[in-house]
Amino acid sequence: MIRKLIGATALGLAACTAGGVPVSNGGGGGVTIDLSLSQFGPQQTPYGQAGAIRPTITTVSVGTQLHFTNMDNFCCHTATLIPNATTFPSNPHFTQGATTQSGSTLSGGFTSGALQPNQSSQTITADAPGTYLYGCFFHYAAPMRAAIVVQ
Ligand SMILES: [Cu+2]
Repeated sequence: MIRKLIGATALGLAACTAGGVPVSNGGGGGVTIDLSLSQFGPQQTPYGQAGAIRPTITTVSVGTQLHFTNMDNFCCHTATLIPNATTFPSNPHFTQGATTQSGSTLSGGFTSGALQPNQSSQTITADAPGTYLYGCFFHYAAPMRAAIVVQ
């Protein structure tokens, strides 16, 4: 766990440019995470190959509110938690239920449901420290996957 947090922090810092701050509470409006296969290519992370989601690793403080937006002009994407994962599994065992919105906290599990172009998910609260891996029901193998680290 400690090793992973350090890895994520180092990567966050490396990705940071002039004056960037890796830990964010998103201010009043919360943090938006963009889902786009057409814009964001694959990227190596401490958790394995990720991609199609920006930020690839979103580092936030407890209490931050998050949501996901489909930035592609096609349907559909989901942001769906992979429960208890410390690295991206080859098969996340998503079920059809991932395409119906549910959950409002990271620790309780969540899925955005199938998001249409420009559609945003429900608000999800980063309620407990930890590393949360998630991916898209439709394009997980693309890869369309990312991580949220709550500090
Ligand atoms: Cu997708």
